[in-house]
Amino acid sequence: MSKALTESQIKHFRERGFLTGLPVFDATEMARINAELPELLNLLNVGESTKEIREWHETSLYLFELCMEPRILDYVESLLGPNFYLWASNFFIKEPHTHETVGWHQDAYYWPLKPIESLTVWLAFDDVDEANGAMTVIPGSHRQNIVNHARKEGGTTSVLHLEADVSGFDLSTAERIPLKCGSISIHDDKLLHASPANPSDRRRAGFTIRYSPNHVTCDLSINPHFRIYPARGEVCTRNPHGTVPTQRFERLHREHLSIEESGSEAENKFWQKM
Ligand SMILES: O=C(O)CCC(=O)C(=O)O
Repeated sequence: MSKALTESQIKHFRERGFLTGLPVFDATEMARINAELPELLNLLNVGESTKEIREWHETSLYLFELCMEPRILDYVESLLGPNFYLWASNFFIKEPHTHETVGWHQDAYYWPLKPIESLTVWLAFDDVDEANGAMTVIPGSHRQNIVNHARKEGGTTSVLHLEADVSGFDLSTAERIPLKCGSISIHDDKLLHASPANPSDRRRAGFTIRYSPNHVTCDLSINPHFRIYPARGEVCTRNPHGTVPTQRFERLHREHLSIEESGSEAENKFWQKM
């Protein structure tokens, strides 16, 4: 198994549910990666937000290469073991002086995946800190069960439609996770996390990449579009495979479905709510 993470980093992840400040790309590499980003953003239609860039690693080599970056996969392998796959990616970009937030949630609540053992890599495209809306996490919250998530009715600034019930948690223990451009954080799919608005003069852009060990299976009745890409080790045969993109920049012309987007019937069935 990869030794990219030390034993104490792995222990920290198991106990607290996240790791941060892991270096990947240097300044020259990030300058090149950031220089190419506008070509991807140009593929958005007028009025579409950067939130629409979901699973475009299936059609854009630019993103596929980031998702399959060996230095990132080495870190992931230390946590997920030798056999895992890539299945999702998206951007969380907060332009300067914008009001959008991300409400408290556990990623796993949105994903029709079992067992709950996936993780997210958050790659910083900018220096990200307290001033421009860095993520906040509740350390250790991943060791609790999935909490209830309720639909927010109007008046929310969150880009997500559901918000977790955090009443059982001590929010004074929440921690900001600042990141230098080109470095990553990694979080467990049950870790409660959120992020505030970006009132600063600086952009705050992050690219999230989701990986699962080979024994994790998607409920295709909820997300029939789920496609995996073997990242390390044995080839997973439990889920449908995607094809590697051939174009450097191309948008994905199909739907993507989380549990929430599949509707409340699917949500109630998956989480066995009455
Ligand atoms: O970038 C953010 O503020 C939120 C990211 C997030 O929710 C995630 O990576 O699951």
